[in-house]
Amino acid sequence: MVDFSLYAITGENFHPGRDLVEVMEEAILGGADIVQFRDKTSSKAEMLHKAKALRVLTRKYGIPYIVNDDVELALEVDADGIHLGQGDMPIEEARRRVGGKIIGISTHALEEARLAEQQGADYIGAGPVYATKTKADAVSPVGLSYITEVAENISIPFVAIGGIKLSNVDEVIRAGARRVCAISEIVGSDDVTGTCRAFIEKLKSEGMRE
Ligand code: TZP
Ligand code: MG
Repeated sequence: MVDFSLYAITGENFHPGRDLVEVMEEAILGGADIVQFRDKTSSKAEMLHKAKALRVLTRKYGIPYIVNDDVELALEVDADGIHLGQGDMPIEEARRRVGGKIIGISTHALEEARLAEQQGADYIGAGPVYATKTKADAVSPVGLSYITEVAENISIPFVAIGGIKLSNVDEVIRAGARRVCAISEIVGSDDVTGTCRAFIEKLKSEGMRE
């Protein structure tokens, strides 16, 4: 079973002029223990180049590496898994394509979470907890109540996502999350490693409540 605490996702617009691999390495050094390549703007060739570079990085640190949306790219770079949206390839079809690799899927309501679990997802994303500008087509925030609902009803690992910052993560953890994900707060930070360390500290100190 895949498990992790701090899920770091790439965000192409948050670190202008900085090398993607360096930024993600800083996140890993701070305690991020799963990495997702998510890129909505690069060309296919750039995507492949970046996805391969992150594969090398995540292998160096022995942590799971997930590619967003694109099953073919995930297979091509031998990622450990794929992350699907509700509008992407159905889980059963993805499972046929990726075999035993990790399949994650974003969920916004308990019915989606239950279906994901039934269909064999390895983990789910739960969110957006708060409003976020990072995802252009994000649905309305689902709030902390969804986190509690998922914590109480779903057995596979779930990760809270969407607008999560150091300033609000305590209440996300108290609502029932023991894994969190942040894009802008991590990769947009002037101190990526320190930000991740601070997330990990909070997860450790609050995390025993579950
Ligand atoms: N899925 C739901 S919200 C979101 C994604 C990819 C964006 C999260 O980004 P941020 O910057 O942590 O709000
Ligand atoms: Mg998607």
